[in-house]
Amino acid sequence: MEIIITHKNADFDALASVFAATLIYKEALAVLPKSINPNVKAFLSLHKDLFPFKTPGDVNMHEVSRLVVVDAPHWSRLDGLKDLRDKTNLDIHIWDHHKVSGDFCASKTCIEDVGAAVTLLSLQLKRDRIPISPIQATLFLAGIYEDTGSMSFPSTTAKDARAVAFLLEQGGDLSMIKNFLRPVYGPKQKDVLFEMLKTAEREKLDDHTVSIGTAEIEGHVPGLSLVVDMYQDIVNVDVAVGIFLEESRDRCLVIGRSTPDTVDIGAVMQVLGGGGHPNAGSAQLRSISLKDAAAAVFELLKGNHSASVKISDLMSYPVFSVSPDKTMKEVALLLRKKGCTGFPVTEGSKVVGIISRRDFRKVRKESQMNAPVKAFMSTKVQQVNLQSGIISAVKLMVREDIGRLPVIEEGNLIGILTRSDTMRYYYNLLPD
Ligand SMILES: [Mn+2]
Repeated sequence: MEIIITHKNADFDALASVFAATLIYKEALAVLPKSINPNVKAFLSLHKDLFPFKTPGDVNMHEVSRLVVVDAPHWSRLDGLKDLRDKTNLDIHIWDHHKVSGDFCASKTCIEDVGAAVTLLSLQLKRDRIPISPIQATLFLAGIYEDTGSMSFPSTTAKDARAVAFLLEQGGDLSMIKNFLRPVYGPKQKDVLFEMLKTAEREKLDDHTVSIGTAEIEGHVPGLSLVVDMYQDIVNVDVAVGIFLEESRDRCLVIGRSTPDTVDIGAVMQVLGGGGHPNAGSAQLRSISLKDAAAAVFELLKGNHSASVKISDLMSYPVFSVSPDKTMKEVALLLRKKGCTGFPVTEGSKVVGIISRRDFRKVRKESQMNAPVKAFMSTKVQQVNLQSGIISAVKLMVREDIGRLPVIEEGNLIGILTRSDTMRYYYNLLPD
């Protein structure tokens, strides 16, 4: 027997991947975990007949010879399949978009860094020219839309867009998706959100704003990640973390969100024993008070300013600089020759000013071109050092309306960060 399974708390990507896989593995049974996200449950209760499935309890695990795992990198994310783990001769196929190294011993893997797992399956269906009904296409679209935030998360790739195009061609219905992706927000969620806002503090951590909100919850509260999304919007911070204490089970749920290029929140959650993506993650802590949990998360955030790209990777060096006594005429020639828009002015290795094309507008008479640059350079020099974050450097450029920042280490000029260097960063044109 072949079965297709996915992670606990199945979301639309998980559900869509399972049913997309049934079109590829025609003999396989769809097996869904007992815990399913509320909006997915709502979809299933309406579409039960079209998307038949079993639960792990219905399956005789001894008969399973092939396991197709979709949208889950680890055994621990699966529900009710302990018996299969030690089984020998179990053929495992993986379809996933989580970059983490998983612990399945698979004979076939299709793991790619795309926005949704169902993207990979949809593109396979397209390649194999397997027919898809409009309702199936709609479900698969919902999976991609949910996992990519309607194609807006940074994890979204061209392949996701291609899969969306294909699914729309197959009759996928976007207006249906809007209904089903509308997340659960009711009185329970409102209470939690209000509690978080009461305790909300906004703090500055390097270049980012961070807020940790806490609340006590009782029993299962669905949609907590949505509550954290809303909290992040309201408090208006780069990094938002919700910590929810469930006293009766002696555990704290930690859910984090971060905007791109701030903090790798998935990595932070991994340290706490959980996981996630760079912009979203969660973890569970045992036997800890809200206060201690918040302090622990804050400490981790402090140590985790995602500086995956550093100033030193982007800056230009060696730096061409001019001495304060060079004449404006000489500097004008040098600017043209080097194709630059400005130079730092240095005395020894100390930066004493910046001369840029803009400063030449101050020249009124031809004779002033023979004056030294120190008469025209700007002496209010904004600078950064190697430890500065890229974001803070960019903010500085924008705020001061300057195109170049000298990079200073121990008082010496070691490089220069220009607008075009930072553009390279924003457009990901860095060589690998
Ligand atoms: Mn997914």
